[in-house]
Amino acid sequence: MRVVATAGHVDHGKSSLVLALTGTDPDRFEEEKRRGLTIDLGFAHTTLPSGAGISFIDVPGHVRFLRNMLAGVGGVDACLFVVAATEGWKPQSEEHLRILELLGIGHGVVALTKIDLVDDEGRELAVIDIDDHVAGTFLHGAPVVPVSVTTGEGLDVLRVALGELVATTPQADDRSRPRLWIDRVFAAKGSGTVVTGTLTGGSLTRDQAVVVEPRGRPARVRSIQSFGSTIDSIDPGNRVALNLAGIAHDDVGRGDVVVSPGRWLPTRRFDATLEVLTPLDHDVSRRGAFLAYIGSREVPAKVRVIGSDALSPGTAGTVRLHLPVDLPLLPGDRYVLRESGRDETVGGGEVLDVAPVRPASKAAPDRTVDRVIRERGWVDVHDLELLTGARVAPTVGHWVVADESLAAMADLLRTSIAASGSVGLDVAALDERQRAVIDTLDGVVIEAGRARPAGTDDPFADHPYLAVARAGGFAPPAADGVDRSEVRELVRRGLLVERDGIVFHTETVDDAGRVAAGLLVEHPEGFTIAQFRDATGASRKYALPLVAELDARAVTRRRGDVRIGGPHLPELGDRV
Ligand SMILES: Nc1nc2c(ncn2[C@@H]2O[C@H](COP(=O)(O)OP(=O)(O)OP(=O)(O)O)[C@@H](O)[C@H]2O)c(=O)[nH]1
Ligand SMILES: [Mg+2]
Repeated sequence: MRVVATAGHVDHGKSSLVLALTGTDPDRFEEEKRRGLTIDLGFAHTTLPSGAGISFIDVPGHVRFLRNMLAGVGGVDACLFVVAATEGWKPQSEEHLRILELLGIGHGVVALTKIDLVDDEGRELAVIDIDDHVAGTFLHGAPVVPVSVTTGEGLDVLRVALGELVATTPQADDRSRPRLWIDRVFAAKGSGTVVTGTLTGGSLTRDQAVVVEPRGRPARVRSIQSFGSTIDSIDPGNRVALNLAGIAHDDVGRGDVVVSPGRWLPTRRFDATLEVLTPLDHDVSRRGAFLAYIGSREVPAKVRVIGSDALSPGTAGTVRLHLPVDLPLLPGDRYVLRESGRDETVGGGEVLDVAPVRPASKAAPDRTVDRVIRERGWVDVHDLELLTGARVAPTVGHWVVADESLAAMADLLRTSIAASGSVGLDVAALDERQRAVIDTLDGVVIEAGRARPAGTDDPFADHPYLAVARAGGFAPPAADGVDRSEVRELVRRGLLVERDGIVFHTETVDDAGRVAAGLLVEHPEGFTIAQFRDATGASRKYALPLVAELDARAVTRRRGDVRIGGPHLPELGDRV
């Protein structure tokens, strides 16, 4: 059900109109009814003649309750803008319109109220007045519907106009990243905490695990209610009440946010555009005590203008905002900035970067995903989605990599491969990113875990020492003249066997296994080292490591002073 917020100056008839349209008085509190004034947000819904549902958030018009108004319009896409024909355009008509503009609200209908109290000429003048004030804003060209709740005149026309508004306001995006800015909290009867808000970004399901920011408190969705009925799941763009298990009701408040775990990067430092309102009579600089309004939250903010010291009224620039808490934000989120000392709306804008990497003096924020990739060089695809909302195909492995960073890594690897000579570069010693890039390099072959330039012969397959070791049989000459790293590589490939400091050809060890098998035919109760030594004709120096190797391979097994057959003892028929 589409959510529409009211807006307009105090006493212009917003709540009366919501009551007339829905039958529900949005002024919930006794004090509101007594004073005839909206203080906090009110909620009501109905079905329009078009058949579409519509849900209203009724906001207060009085300037003292502007913060409540801001909490109400933080999550909506469309508005019902109210101007009384008796008074015409007033200061909060102007301020509310500016705020809606800054929040990027793009759709609306204007109701000209209290027409029973003016004559036809007064009505026409009021319409002209409205047209003047909304020129150049999102309400330019929007229907202006004269109504009276006293006589009922115009209400049907307004219902039709609202039907068109609902039909033409785009569906809320579903990015599988639900976010609910809380606007009310109750203690549920029985148990639990009920929070309400306008759901955006994705669906929520019963029993789903959630996190309540800014403090990252885990909770579970025990039940979901929308307009009085209990449902299993709810889509974005709807008003919703969640019964949360695992969190106390006095531990949650307006401006807290329910999100899905692991899908957001809460931040207290972000870059944004700032559009400074034209009527402001001073520049915006880091001096001043600011309050930022984001979603339903009011939060103190320190402002640093990027690229200059100050922004003058009627100009736009970029700023870095520092908050005292971490909020789950995304590029494209809108905010309003007010100066708390002067109690005035300064401007607002759009979040550009939720985790800026450059210092403010060097930052050049924009909303492109490319900039985020360029500034970071390497970004995990999942992190990139959290940072930007964009799903981008990985460049290598699970990373999206800036062209320059990829080229630099490739150059570095090529240099290392060239420098490693015929031994090649040990791929296992590289980090995960380097391994991902090495796989993509042209002109490089990776064999047996080593990377070498393509076209060079494998110097190991025909290594000269292999022939020497093989010819030496059970008493091979020491590999003293051979580079240690080459010996290690030959051992790693299984071409040589090294045991207790003696290096044998691998086929020699196989021969030794057959010798052992032969000995066991003669000595079924086991053979001694001396018998093995005599059978191989090699000295003890070689016989000991050979038998140790056979034990290690389970060709033989030690029992007391003798060796008996192990599970891997070769059949004698294998003898060559
Ligand atoms: N005659 C007449 N009076 C109206 C009409 N609409 C509203 N009123 C009266 O105007 C007064 C203010 O109306 P509300 O609906 O409370 O105004 P509001 O815009 O909600 O005021 P805030 O929420 O405080 O900003 C009430 O006394 C209403 O009865 C109308 O169409 N005709
Ligand atoms: Mg009201």
